[in-house]
Amino acid sequence: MTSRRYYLPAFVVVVITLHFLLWQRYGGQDLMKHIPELNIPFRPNINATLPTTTELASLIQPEPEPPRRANATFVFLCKNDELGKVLTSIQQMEDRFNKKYQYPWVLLNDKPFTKQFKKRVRAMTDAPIEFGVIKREHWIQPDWIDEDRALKGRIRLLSQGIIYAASIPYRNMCRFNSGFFFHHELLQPYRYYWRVEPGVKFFCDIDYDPFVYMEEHDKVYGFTLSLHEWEPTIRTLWDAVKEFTSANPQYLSANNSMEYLSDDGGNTYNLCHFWSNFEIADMDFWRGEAYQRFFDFLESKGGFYYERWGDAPVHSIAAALFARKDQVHFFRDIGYRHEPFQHCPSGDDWVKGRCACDPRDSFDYTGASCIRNYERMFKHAGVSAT
Ligand SMILES: Nc1nc2c(ncn2[C@@H]2O[C@H](COP(=O)(O)OP(=O)(O)OP(=O)(O)O)[C@@H](O)[C@H]2O)c(=O)[nH]1
Ligand SMILES: [Mg+2]
Repeated sequence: MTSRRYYLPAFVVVVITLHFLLWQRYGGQDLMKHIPELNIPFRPNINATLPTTTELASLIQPEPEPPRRANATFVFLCKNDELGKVLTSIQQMEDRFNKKYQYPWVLLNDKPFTKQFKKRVRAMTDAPIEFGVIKREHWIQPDWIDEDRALKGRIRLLSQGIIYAASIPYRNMCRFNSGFFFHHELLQPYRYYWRVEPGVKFFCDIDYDPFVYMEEHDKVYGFTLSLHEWEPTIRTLWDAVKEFTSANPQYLSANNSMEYLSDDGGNTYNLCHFWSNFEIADMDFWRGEAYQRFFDFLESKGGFYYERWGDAPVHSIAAALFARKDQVHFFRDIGYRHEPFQHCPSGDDWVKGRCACDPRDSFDYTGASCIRNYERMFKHAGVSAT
């Protein structure tokens, strides 16, 4: 018993001495590396045969190829006073997708972002972030708009109880998102974008790159929610669309999605559109001749101010008519909410995505949704929706 009592202190002394000697000699470098030099009889089996060069080569793993990336960015139009909701949207996108992919963020505003706003947003991610101010002429109501007529239009919508009926900034925003955001200097380097808004929710892990998916599958427009527009806000939009397409039939895609937009072969608009607060799309499509001429034509009608044309129907109609129907993609695996509607994936997508939403609570097949219109186009064509 007595001699055992000394084992522990003796062992500690030996360890400390050994450590001290190594420290003296190697000055605090990684001591474990030098233990073999002490010649402690602690040797590998010398009878084992040495591996051949080929065997050694097979052990060296080739560096994994870095994942392919698309030329893409997030686009976030917002205001300084929306900071709290901007942060929660970015946080969810980073946690569920971008912390692995590091796509850049471009935040745009009609007024300069405050220092505090930029500091708080920068704290959310290591991905590159840029903050831009929108050119005045891309934002304000143009001088040639007849303000008396615009005022009458606002009063009319107000009397019909339409949301944002009297708001000019809201109209500026819809016009900017329809025709100008993709011309902003900060977005010139990029082709694909993912639009994000304040206070939205991303429910599921996104374990692949939707931008690369768009590129590899030749998609131009991706959505998660599809619904009906308020008719009074776009009273004359379809007439303008028909006027443009009959004068410019060359822009209509041979395999377009007219069936999604119209239940009578294009005579009337059924109000279906993709909800543009979520968009993953190709800015080169908006920058292309067909869309540019389409937007200029709509702009000349003044409907962004005389009525309240939204960027959602404008983008949706263009994507549905000027692109092939298989170029418009339903991201059914991305769980998303913008009040008051949400798309929650189901089945394997829900499990794989570790989605935080209830799959029974999804807007897709409710009465106000247009997903059935989208899907029926592919059923008629004998293929499943893309
Ligand atoms: N900088 C700036 N951004 C705006 C302005 N109005 C709207 N936005 C942004 O434009 C986007 C759409 O505006 P929202 O107010 O979300 O419009 P909405 O999605 O139709 O309606 P709600 O979300 O229900 O309010 C959001 O990203 C807003 O932050 C504005 O006057 N200035
Ligand atoms: Mg919104």
